Amino acid sequence: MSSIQFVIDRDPYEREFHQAVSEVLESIQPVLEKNIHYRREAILERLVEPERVFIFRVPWVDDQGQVRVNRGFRIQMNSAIGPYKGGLRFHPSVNLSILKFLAFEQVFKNALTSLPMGGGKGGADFDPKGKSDNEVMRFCQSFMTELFRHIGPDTDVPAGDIGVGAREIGYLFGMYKRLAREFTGVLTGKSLNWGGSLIRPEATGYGNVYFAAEMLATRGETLEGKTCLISGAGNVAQFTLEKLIDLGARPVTFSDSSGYIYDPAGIDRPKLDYLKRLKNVQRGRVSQYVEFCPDAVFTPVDPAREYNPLWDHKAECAFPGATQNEINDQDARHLVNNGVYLVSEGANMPTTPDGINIFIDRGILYGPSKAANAGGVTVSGLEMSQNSMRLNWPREEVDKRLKGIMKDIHRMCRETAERYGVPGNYMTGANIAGFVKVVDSMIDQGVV
Ligand code: NDP
Ligand code: 2IT
Repeated sequence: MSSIQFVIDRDPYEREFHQAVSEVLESIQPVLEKNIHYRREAILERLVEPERVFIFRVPWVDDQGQVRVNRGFRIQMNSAIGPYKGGLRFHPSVNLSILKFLAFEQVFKNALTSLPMGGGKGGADFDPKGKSDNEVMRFCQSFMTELFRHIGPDTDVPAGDIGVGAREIGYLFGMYKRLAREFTGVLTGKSLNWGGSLIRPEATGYGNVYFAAEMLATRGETLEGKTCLISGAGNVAQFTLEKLIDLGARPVTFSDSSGYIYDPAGIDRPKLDYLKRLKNVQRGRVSQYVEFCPDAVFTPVDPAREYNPLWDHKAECAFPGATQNEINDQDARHLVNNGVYLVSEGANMPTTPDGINIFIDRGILYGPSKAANAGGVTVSGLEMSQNSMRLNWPREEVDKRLKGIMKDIHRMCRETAERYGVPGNYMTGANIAGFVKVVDSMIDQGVV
């Protein structure tokens, strides 16, 4: 396999998977040229073929007594450096292509964290929005009834992603414990009372801001006073906002699938507390924010739009935190033309390939998702360590480790990019550093 065509021919409909593989393939060309033994080892063919994929029926009963059926998935992508590790996504758009792209990205991301975790991903085309707690519980229980036989604390350790937060992890854990008859750290993102780690809810957002701060430091700058555009309003967006506020930045936007809020006065702590209550307790829509901040503007999504107006505001930094391909080439052009010179990706693969090319050609600080959002899985790894030791580290200890690991990831990406003659290109740096660690581990372990 020397080109992406091999992957397209085998699985022609997996567009997102092709996109993720294609980006990595382009970045690693110089490594392939220097290491011709990778060819004999068929290392690329092995990397793009998941070790195992489970697809299963998830039947459940809604509050009206109607039986519903969803499709559940778990991709066990690569276990070269540890048990499969990666989140579960519950969203109506979930399909095999999206989960394979996420699992593929996760393999390299987890390698960058330096913790012993392989890569996996799973989920279902179930939409938790508008469902009662009881419906979500019944769904999670049915999902786990099949999933439990494939996972375990030393085999495969799922966590949250879009649509899977503390509530879902609780229901999933309860059912796992009942079926497996054991209390182990089989999931991460658990609540604090029963094995969760401090800082796990904050980790992806905080880690993303730590990564951004490292990128800025290379130009002798800090986040203080910088105007920032954020998308999403879920876990990642909320804690990106929180850390930006802590560091004196001025965040002015957030969004959900119905539209976005622009608050030119800046989002401060009381406004963020309102947003957290709105999204996490009331499970409301971002449009309701204007009831609390009448000066903010809500713009609904126009289904026919060619670009997202959220990215068309004056700012210095941008933190996409919603979903894949939310920044296209037009959005990327708007960002740089509006003065944005730092983009740090909280969401997975939020920028299209054309958008990325614009960032790289214009020489902005571009933190690719597999590096910039690795804080979430990093603290998941630390949660696994604490569970294995049967003890809990204090908040400061976990935050210090998270910060240290984000700093190391930044350094590794930067040094690797320099070594390969593309200084400042964090994307190439991340792809090469993750790739080399994983494939050398695979080769050490023979043809398996
Ligand atoms: P949440 O479910 O908590 O929040 C997701 C947010 O993004 C919501 O505001 C949601 O709006 C919006 N969103 C989701 N899908 C779409 C869509 N198709 N179009 C428009 N808006 C959308 O998820 P997270 O915050 O956990 O995840 C956000 C991103 O961060 C994802 O890409 C995820 O893979 C990535 N990520 C998450 C990590 C974690 O630890 N949670 C770790 C690393 C990356 P609405 O409510 O209207 O659907
Ligand atoms: O994309 C991701 O890194 C996550 N959703 C978190 C995975 C995890 O195992 O914590």
